[in-house]
Amino acid sequence: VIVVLSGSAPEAQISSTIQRLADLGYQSEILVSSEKTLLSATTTGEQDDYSAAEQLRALAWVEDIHIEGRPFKLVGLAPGRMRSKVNVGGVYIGGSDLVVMAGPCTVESEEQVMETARAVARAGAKILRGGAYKPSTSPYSFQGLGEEGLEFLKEAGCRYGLKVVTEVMDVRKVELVCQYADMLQIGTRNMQNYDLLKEVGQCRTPVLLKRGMTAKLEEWLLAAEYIAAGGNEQIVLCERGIRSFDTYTRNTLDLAAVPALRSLTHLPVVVDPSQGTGRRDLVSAMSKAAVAAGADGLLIEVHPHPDRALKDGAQSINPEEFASLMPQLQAVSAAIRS
Ligand SMILES: [Mn+2]
Repeated sequence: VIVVLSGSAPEAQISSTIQRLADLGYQSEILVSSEKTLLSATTTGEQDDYSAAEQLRALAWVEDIHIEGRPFKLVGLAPGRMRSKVNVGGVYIGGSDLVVMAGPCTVESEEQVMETARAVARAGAKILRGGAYKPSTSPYSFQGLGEEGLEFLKEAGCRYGLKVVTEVMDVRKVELVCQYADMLQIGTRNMQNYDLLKEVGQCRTPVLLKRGMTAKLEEWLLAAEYIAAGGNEQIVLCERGIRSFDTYTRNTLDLAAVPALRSLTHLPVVVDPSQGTGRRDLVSAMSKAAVAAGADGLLIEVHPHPDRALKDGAQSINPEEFASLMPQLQAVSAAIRS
C-alpha cells in the first residue's frame, strides 16, 4: 500500500500515520520527503489492504492511497496461471474457438424464440441468449415472461442444439433459473448486488458477469472475485459499454478493456456490441473490432423482426444480417489467432 500525505504534513502527522499503519499490521518506509510524503507500507500478515485503506482515509492529511499488486486473489492473473476455459454445457469459452451467443433481448413468445434459435444456430451461434426477467427503467414497462420464458428458451436450446444464457436478477430466483439455464447472466445493474453475487457463487452453473455501466475495471474484477470466493470460478466477463458524455451511442463500448483485462485476469472476456452501441448499424463493425481486440466471444441481439421487438429493437440485427456477419467474424478470429 502506498499512502500519499498532503504536502504540508508536519512530522507529527507523518509519525502518527506510521503508528496507525503499525497498529493495522503494516511496516512502513518513507519514500519521498520533498513535495509530498509517500509512505510505502507492507505487511507479511493476512491484512486486507482495502480495509486498511478505508481506515487510513479517515486521517485528514492522507491525500490518496494506492493499493499495489493484485487484489484479485482468485480471478487475478498470477505468474504461471493458465487462462481459464469456462465450460458452458460442453461449449468452451476462452479456448481457441470464438463463441457467439445470440438471440432476442427479451423472450416475447414461443414462436419468436424458436424462429430466432433456428436462425442463429444455422449461422453458427453456440449459445442462445434471451431475457425472461427484464430489468426495466419504468415499473410499468414489460418485465418479461418469467418462468414461461425460461421454458421457451430451454425448449429452443434443446431443439436447435444451443446452450442457454439468461439473466437472473433476484437472489430468490437463482435456483429456479439454474434449472433452465446453462449459464447465468448478471446484468449491469446488478454487478454490485453483492448478495446476488454471493448466491451465484454458491452455484455450479457458469456466470456471465456484465460490466456495471459506471464500473471501473477494478470494481468489475472485485465483483467477479465475490463469485469466485463463493466457490464458483466459472466466470466470463462481458464488456457492454459504459456511460459517457456522448449520447450518440447508447453507451461507449470500451474495447480497450478487452486487452487490458488480458493482463489482469485469467477469466475469458466477451463483448456485447448491441448494448455497447445501441445502434444496429454499428453492431457489425464493433463485433469485428471486438474479435480483433482479442475477445473470446460475443453477445449479439438478434430478432426476427427488429422493428417489432418489444425491447431493444433499435440495437437488434435480423437473422440475415447475423448470418452474413458470422463468416466475417470467423475470418477476423482466424487472422488474429494465427
Ligand atoms: Mn437488451
